[in-house]
Amino acid sequence: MTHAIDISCAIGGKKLPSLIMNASGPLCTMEDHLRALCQSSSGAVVTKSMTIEPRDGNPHPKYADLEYGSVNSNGLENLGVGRYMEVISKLKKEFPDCVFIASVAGLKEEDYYNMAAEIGTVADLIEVNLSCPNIPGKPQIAYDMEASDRILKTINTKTQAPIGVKLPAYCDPVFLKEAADMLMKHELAYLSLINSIGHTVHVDPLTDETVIHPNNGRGGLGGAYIKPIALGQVHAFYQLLGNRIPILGVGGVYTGRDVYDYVLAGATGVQVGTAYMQEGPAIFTRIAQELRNVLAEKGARSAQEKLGMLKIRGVNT
Ligand code: RRO
Repeated sequence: MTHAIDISCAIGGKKLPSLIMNASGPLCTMEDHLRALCQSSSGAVVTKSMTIEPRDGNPHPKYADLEYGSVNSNGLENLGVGRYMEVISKLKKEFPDCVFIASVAGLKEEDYYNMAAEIGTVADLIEVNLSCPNIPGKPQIAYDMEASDRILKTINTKTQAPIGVKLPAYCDPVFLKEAADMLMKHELAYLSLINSIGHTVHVDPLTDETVIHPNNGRGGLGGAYIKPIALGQVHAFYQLLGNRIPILGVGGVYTGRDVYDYVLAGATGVQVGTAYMQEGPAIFTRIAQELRNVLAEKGARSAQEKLGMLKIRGVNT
């Protein structure tokens, strides 16, 4: 009877049939990728981060699978906002029940506003990527609280679509609190925690080379390596924000148990990056069933009743 277990969630006023969706990045750049996501059990269809103009991104090789995850320095390869307007409009007709989340990444602040105004007319939600680690010469904006504050304030005046924000890890309680205080000033549909951990190096033992080429061989780390870091961010932001902004956990989701851990830590939903890249769109059905099995074992009838229920060792509740 596990099919009766409710794994839906709501973000930005939209009900998603499954709280498990793809993360912006892998296999969501091309029209065919997005169509395959529409046909899958992903709870929503999230696009690759887009820019005003199409981009080829960084030179290859720019992605590598690793023993416990992946590293990328993709460099914002995407079709450009104009093409995503067309693709989303078309797919919405083919798949009227799908929820589309358009990720935007400006190379300058005005780009965020211009893209949000356009893509917000067709996408259901916008994911404001303030944390791309891979563009040479461009900072991860989310580490600049003033700039982030300004962008979130202005972008909300430019678009009708609810906005979520993709953040990097803040591995210090002072920065976590500063970020939470800044985020609470804005109307946000969700936080996506976390982007890949930037500027990591992986050595090919056969050649003594880095496994990727761009950015002097340094790229964003994803997968199982970063799950404890991402879980820590989810847990900390959930405690700082209470129920004010839903959280989507990202980092090392391979199994239903991984999803359950994120829900316990305070995630309303999860996004799957490396594991989706490695396994393809069938992963969403597998993980959803595994999550239902875990919830059944725990005697829960829905995922949301376990939201934020992580117990702290030694604390009696
Ligand atoms: O395109 C990329 O290199 C990239 C982006 Br925009 C991002 O947000 N995170 C990432 O790991 N890679």
